[in-house]
Amino acid sequence: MNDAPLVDVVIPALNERESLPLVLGDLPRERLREIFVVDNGSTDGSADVARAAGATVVDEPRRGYGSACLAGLAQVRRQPTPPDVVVFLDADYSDHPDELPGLVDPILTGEADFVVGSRILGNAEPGALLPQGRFGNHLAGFLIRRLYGLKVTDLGPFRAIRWDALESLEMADRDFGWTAEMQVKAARQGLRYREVPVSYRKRRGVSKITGTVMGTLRASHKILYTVFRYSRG
Ligand SMILES: Nc1nc2c(ncn2[C@@H]2O[C@H](COP(=O)(O)OP(=O)(O)O)[C@@H](O)[C@H]2O)c(=O)[nH]1
Ligand SMILES: [Mg+2]
Repeated sequence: MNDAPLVDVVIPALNERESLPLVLGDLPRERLREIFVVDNGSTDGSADVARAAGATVVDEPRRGYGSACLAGLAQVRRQPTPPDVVVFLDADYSDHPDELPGLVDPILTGEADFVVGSRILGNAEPGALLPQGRFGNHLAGFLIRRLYGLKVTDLGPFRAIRWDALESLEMADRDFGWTAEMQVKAARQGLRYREVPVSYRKRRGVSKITGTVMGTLRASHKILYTVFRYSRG
């Protein structure tokens, strides 16, 4: 890999004006080329806040976590030079953006293709991972270990992946299956997978997924569907 590796960041965001400046403020900018905040139809001025904090805003009106990530990747692809590594993290300031080097470095040194920040191996502040989220991740991790043999402890949103490895996965999920899809496809492709401990704090603003009954049901269903779907054939 080159002397100055190219690292781009994709942050899906839906109404996170309060937390976006904190996330963008804590990212180690000197290590990054571009930060794409994908505004997924926010009505709270998230896009302006992200722009003011130095991010490149991508507009994706089609709702869904995966939709937003796919739109971010399309933008990454449009750059004249592809990145070496892409990092994903959430916009709610639950992840600790300053922990980014711990995810990226194993890829830059050639030890891994795909690194997921595990909140189970790391420090989750009490109340940051809701019981339903914890249970869902536990079950998904168990199934992925059994069905794919990949040692997964968490479907955490904070993750880094080599660009060409990511492209080879042909990611497709438009909502809550996105994180699981990346892990099970990585297992099938034989990518070198690693987890590193990350910290996790209580989010700012309002939870849209595990903090709501519908969000939890929809996410659990889609994650399980995704885990079983790619285990066949
Ligand atoms: N693009 C997009 N992002 C979403 C959607 N729902 C949630 N998010 C973002 O996904 C991340 C995780 O959602 P969050 O509400 O924190 O779920 P929780 O961590 O389970 O409480 C946050 O950055 C949200 O802004 C959605 O429909 N589209
Ligand atoms: Mg969250």
